[in-house]
Amino acid sequence: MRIDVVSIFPEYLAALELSLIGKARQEGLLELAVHDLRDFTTDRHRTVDDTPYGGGAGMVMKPEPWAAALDAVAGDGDERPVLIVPSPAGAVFTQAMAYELAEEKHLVFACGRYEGIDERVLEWAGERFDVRPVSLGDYVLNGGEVAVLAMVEAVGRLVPGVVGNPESLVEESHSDGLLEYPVYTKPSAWRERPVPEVLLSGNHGKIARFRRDEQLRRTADRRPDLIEKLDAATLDKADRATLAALGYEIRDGRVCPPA
Ligand code: JEE
Repeated sequence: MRIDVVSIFPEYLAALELSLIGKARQEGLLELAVHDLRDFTTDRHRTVDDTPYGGGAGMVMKPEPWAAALDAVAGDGDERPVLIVPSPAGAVFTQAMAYELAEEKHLVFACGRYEGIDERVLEWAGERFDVRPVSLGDYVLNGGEVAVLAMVEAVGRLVPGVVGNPESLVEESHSDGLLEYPVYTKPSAWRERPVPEVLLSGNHGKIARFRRDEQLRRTADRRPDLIEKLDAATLDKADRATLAALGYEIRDGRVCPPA
């Protein structure tokens, strides 16, 4: 896979050289290039922003440097790269999107700053790119760079060979719409806190049940929205008992919260 990132803060993306993604790069699984948008300006001051038409706070990124930068990274034209544009007004980035993007040959990330990029750039880019405005989540950042770090890591680790242990990806893909169970390691007692006894029992049936109950419990506590999305047909008798103890009721295939 090839990944191009365009930003006025290319040093911000230096973290991508490290760890997982950096190694995949060295091994030729991922080809990553970071470009400075200012290298595509033509004026003495390397200007990338201007005042907004219609008024309002802040500045907007000018279209011309973006067009030049995107022309430079678009490739030969017989592909249709995905252009990911981080934006607080984008669709929220999900693991499902990460799986889709991991199948692509060429991803381009356009990091905006200020109040964002002139909208006409996105319209124009649609001629040669599959343009996707995407948000990292429902909070406001100062620009697209942090979102791109997260998205490149989420996508990059799904590219075959990038994650050392493919079994962990298989387990992940079978994750059932619940939060993870808690994990523990040695020592078995630490600062008066024992590891839950069942995990030392060697009873694999009991361990699986304990973990599943912990998943249900913490999902109900932290992400009740995920509990309501569960298909009751995927729940066994013990799951139903645990949910009932948490106050949930199962009515025509749905898991309903306590009133
Ligand atoms: C890209 C510029 C800054 C701040 C104004 C904010 C008014 C743009 N999850 C995410 N949050 N934020 C971003 C993100 C932020 C960006 C850019 C991504 C480029 N900025 C910026 C404020 C505003 N609006 C929302 O309420 C209305 C616009 C992001 C991602 N991905």
